[in-house]
Amino acid sequence: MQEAWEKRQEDISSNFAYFDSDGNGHLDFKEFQSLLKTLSPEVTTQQTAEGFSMIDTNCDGAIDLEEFTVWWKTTWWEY
Ligand SMILES: [Ca+2]
Ligand SMILES: [Ca+2]
Repeated sequence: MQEAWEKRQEDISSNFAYFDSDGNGHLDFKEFQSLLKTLSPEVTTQQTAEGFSMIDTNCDGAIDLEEFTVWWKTTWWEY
């Protein structure tokens, strides 16, 4: 189980790095938008904005790996 968990963490980190296209360690709104569009092409700008503000729990206008991990686990855990 522990190994599966570590693998999961790695997947999350590599997804994060993949979508952090400018490599600054944060997902800004545009980067997050392209992530959501990849995961679910039907998503609207409004849904993206809502999702973004929901995930950005410290409201600094960017999603860091910690915020991303929490969101990923609650949203995409089964996938
Ligand atoms: Ca970035
Ligand atoms: Ca944040």
